[in-house]
Amino acid sequence: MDATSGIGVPQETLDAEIKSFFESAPPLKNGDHICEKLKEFIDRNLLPSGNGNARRVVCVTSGGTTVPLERRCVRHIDNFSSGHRGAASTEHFIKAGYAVIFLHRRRSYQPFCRSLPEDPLLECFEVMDESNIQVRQSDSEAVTRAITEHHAAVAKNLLLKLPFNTIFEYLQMLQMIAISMTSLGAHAMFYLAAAVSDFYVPWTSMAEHKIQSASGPLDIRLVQVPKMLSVLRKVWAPMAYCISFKLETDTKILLEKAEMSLKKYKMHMVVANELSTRKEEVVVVTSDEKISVCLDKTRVGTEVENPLIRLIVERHSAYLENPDLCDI
Ligand code: 9Z3
Repeated sequence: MDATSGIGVPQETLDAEIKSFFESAPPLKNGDHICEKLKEFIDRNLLPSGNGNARRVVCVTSGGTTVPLERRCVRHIDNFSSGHRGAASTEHFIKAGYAVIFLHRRRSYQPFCRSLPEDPLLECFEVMDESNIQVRQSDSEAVTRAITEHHAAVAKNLLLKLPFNTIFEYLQMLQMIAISMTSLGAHAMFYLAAAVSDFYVPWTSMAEHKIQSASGPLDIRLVQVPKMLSVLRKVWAPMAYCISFKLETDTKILLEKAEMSLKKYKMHMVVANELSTRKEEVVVVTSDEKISVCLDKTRVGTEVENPLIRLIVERHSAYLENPDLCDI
């Protein structure tokens, strides 16, 4: 019998698909620069206080990936995600003492800026005269908090923000991050909240120029994105604590799909959420539990990420005490 990847695809086929995905993907424009920033960030968090303990570092992925239809891209397919979950979770992880690598979709929600209006530059400031621009009184508290908390996180090496647009950029960056986090061992965590495309147009078969409407109906073949979760877990970051998300719109299949995902990809935890209630409730699925985590509506200003990150930090602590016990 062939060795399988645990996802019903022979391991060799999966390896070949992954190899082909990375070989044919357009190289990252600023790959060397990202690599340097990552190295610097991880090094600083390996010995943050000189007491011999590495800081815990979590890679939070956030927002949806795009699938370009043309190399000189005019159109793309998009995965839904505002980035709110990722941005909110990043803030809670930082408050819990983690350093965060925030791998996010460009122009999606950003940590510490969620309470600002949609266009802060135009909405929060007023021009007194040509040389005097001031923050409006009504926004002053929110602006001060956003700038102060963001600056403090960056200055203390607790936040590194890396943007992506396409599925090609996302997966190449995720691989770079995972490999650069290897030295952190079990102190590393992946919190994969980004909505990642399941299908894509391979770069090698993609039209170079804008697809012409005069050619009639559009017929495009999308191929499956190779399942990188199992590679992340087995090859790129075998010691890291891994949490993925499962999104469905049909609650009847949600928990079953989350359990399948937990087993197939050997995640430590899968967070199940339904699109319309995702801000009120999530269910944390582990190998022996299903824990419902709800927004506490009696407390103003809280969000479901409050209790969710608390629970995750507890579980990560237990894992750090004994990584083998939690291995699945
Ligand atoms: C999620 O399920 C996230 O919680 C949301 C957050 C995208 C729903 P928002 O960004 O929403 O706050 O607006 N993310 C994972 C979605 C996903 O694509 N999961 C894949 C799947 O369900 C597995 S990687 O198959």
